[in-house]
Amino acid sequence: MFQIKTKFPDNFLWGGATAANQFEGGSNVGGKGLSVSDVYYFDEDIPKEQLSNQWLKMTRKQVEEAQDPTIKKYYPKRHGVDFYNHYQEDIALFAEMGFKAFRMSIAWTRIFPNGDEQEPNEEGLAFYDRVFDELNKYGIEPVVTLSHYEMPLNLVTKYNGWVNREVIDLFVHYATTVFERYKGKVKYWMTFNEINSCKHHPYVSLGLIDEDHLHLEQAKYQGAHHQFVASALATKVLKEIDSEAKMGCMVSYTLFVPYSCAPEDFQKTMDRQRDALLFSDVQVRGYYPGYTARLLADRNVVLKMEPEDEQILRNNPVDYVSLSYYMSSAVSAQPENLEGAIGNLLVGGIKNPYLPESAWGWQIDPKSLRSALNQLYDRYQKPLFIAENGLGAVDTLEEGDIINDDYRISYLREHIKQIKEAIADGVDVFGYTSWGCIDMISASTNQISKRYGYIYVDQDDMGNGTKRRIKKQSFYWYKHVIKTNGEQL
Ligand code: BGP
Repeated sequence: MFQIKTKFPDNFLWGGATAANQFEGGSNVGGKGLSVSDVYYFDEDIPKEQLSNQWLKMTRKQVEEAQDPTIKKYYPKRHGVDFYNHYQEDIALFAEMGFKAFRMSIAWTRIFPNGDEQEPNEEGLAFYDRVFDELNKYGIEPVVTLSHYEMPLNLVTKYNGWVNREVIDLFVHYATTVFERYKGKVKYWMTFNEINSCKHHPYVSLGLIDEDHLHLEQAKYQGAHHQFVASALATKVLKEIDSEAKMGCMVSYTLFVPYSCAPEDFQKTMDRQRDALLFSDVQVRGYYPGYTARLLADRNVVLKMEPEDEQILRNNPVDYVSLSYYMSSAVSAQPENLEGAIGNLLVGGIKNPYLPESAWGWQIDPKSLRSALNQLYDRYQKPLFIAENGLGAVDTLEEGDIINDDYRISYLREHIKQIKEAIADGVDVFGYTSWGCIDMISASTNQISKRYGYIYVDQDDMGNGTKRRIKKQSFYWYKHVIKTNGEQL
C-alpha cells in the first residue's frame, strides 16, 4: 500500500535558470528602457573589490544621475552575455544537454520601457516570441519570471517604487499584456523572484531609494504587501486568460539552524525562518499567518491595506511553490559572543562550523536542501519547483578549450541526491533548474568571474571577450544526469 518513491518522476523538469538582466545584454536596444539592474555605480577610481554590492543599494541621487548618459561613472552597466543575439545558439546547447525546462525572466522594460505606458513595445514582445518559439522547437518548457530584479527605473524615481500602491496596476497591466501575447507558449509562470529578498536589498527588489525608505521596515513591508496584491491579481488574470497555465511564488529559502541546542537559539531560528515563510504563507495560503501581528509590531510596522486586499489574496493563491536554495545558515541568540563567526552578508545568520563554503563564503549544505523541501511540503502540500541552486566559482579555461569544473559537478551531484531523498520522503518536487546554466553576470558581485554555468562564456568582468560559448566538463555530466532521469549522478 505504501511505496517509497525511489526515482525522479518520469516527466521531471530538468533544466537551468537565468534572468534577463544578467543574461540578455542589449540593455538599451530594441526600444528597451532602463531597469534597476541596468544602472550601476561604476567609478574607475574605486577599487574593483569595493564596487561589489554597490548596485544593491543605490541612493536617489545616484539613480537620477545614472539616467543621464553624460555622467560616465554609471556606465558601462550590465553587459549580460548577449543572449539577445545568441539565443538560437544558447537554446541549441540547452537542447543538446537535454533540458526539459528553461527558467528565464521577461525584462519588464523591454515590454514597457518606462513601466507606465499604455501601449507595449512591439519589438520587445517579438523578441520573446522568438525565444519561446525556439524553446518550443526543442520541446523545452519555458518557466517565466515576470519580475527578476527588473523594475523600470522610471517607476523608481517617479513613483518611489513598490511603496506606492499605483505600481500594482502598472504591474498587472504588464502581466496581462504578456499573458495574452504568450498564451499557449508559456505554461509555468512566477511573479516576483525571491520576493522575500526585499528585506535585504530593498532597492533591487522594491525600487526603494530614499534614505528613510531604505532603512525603514515600514517601507519594506508596505512594498511587499503591494507585491502580494499585485501577484494575486496577476494570478487571477492568468487563470482568466489561460486556465491551463500555472502560477508559482518564488522565495529565497535559506535553511536556518540553531547554532546551539539552547532554547533561545531555537526560538530565534524559528523567527529567522519566518523571514521567508511569511512571504510564501501569504501567497500559498492566501492570508497573513497568525504570527504576523507580532512580527510587524516588533518592527514598528503598521500596514496600510485596502478593504478589498484580504479577499484578493484569499481568492488567488498560487498553484506551486518555487524556491532558490544555495545555503543554510546558523542562528544564535547571542551572535556577539561568537567572535569571528560572521555569516553571509546577504542572508544574515552566522557561520556553521560543520560546513565548508564557496570562495564567496556561501556555506555548502546539500542535506539541508532535503530538510527545506520537507519543511515547505509539510507546510503547504503544494508541488515544489527548485528554481535556483548552484555553485559560483572561478573557472579556468585550459588549452584545448577544457574547463574541468569537477567542484561544480560535486556540488550539484550532492544536491540532486538530496532532492531524490526528499522525493523518497514523499515530497512532490516537479522540477529543478540549476542557476546560471550558462555563465552570466553575478547578481551580488556584478561580475562574470563568479561563474555558475555548464557553458563557459569567453568574457571578462569589464565585458570584453569574444563571447564564445565553450562546454565545461559539467555540461557532459548534466547531460548524462538528464538522460538517465537522475539515476546516474
Ligand atoms: C539569487 C538571484 C539570482 C542569482 C543567484 C546567485 O539570489 O535570484 O539572480 O544571481 O542568486 O547569486 P550571485 O549571482 O550573486 O552569485
